[in-house]
Amino acid sequence: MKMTFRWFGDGFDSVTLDQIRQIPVVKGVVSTLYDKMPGVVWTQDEIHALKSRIEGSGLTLEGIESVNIHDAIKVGNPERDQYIENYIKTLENLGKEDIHMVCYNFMPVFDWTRSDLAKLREDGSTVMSYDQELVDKIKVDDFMNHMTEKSNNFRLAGWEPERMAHIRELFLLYKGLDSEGLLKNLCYFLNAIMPVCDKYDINMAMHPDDPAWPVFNLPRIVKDKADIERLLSSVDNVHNGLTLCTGSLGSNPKNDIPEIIRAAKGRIHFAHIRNLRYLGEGKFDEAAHASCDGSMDMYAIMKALYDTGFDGPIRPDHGRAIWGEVSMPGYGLYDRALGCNYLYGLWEAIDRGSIDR
Ligand code: DNO
Repeated sequence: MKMTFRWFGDGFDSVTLDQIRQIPVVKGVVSTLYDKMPGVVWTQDEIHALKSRIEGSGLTLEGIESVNIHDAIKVGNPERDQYIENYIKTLENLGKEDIHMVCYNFMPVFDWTRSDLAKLREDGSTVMSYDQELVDKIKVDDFMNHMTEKSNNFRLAGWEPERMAHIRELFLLYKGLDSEGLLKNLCYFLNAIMPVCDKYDINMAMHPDDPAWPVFNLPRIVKDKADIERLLSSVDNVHNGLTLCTGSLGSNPKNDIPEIIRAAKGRIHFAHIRNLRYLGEGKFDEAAHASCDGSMDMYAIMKALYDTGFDGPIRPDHGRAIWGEVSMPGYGLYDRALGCNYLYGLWEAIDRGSIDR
């Protein structure tokens, strides 16, 4: 595995590349052209500039998180072919710049969802949290305001204000689309892009639904092991793979993450590792990375990744806001840097244990 850190780019991230470079175990980042709207072609020059900026700081660019998918592709309307063409051009330009991993998601309307971006914990830190009962009380039109309320004025990933300004129209667009239809549209997209992925050896890494159940009655198709097996077998090409996100899949405690890792062996191209505290059905707080701070067995997760030969980029996911840091919710420097070192320590111990045995 390659330990990486997510970086949103100059002007968007409170964390600098120079700071990331000083986290001992991190040699690379995953990044994006954060202000690109879904559907727009990324030029090779723009990608080259991002890569040079990162390499100039002594780090490597290990992949893109994310190249977002235009809603026309998700709903499968007549404009989708044009947007797929644009996506293919972007992949081609990424391939020419020697980039081989692209994270994306296929969630309708919203990317990840939370009911609170800064819930106070007993240790004085804040975390993002989810409570289905609270979400059920929020009207769709108010959801963007609710989500951004505690965003510290950062632009939230996947919550482009330009898109969200048309939230009603977006909901209308998805009217009548069920999970079978959404999966069909995903397969249509994947089949269209596989040739360019094959040509440039680009691993597509689908991010699971977060949380792992339908929100606002919108269909969800990457929630559990069965969905993931279906996704991987529907387009049976190694370049059609997964981002193993423990926090998203783990939002449903019935998901056995080590088992999912074993089922997706060879097709996990990227890993987001974080921990959660379950508070009841449809209710959780995010937590620090260590097993003892949450409900998840981080050792078992890292061991399953190790045992299945995972060698892609891995990154600590959302951390707590600690030590007075003000950042994009979940994406501060301090707690994620602690997380990196903890996860790296687990990996080193597993690795040494397997050699010494
Ligand atoms: C949230 C992230 C997501 C993720 C996308 C991938 O913090 O995990 O925004 O990057 O779903 O496309």
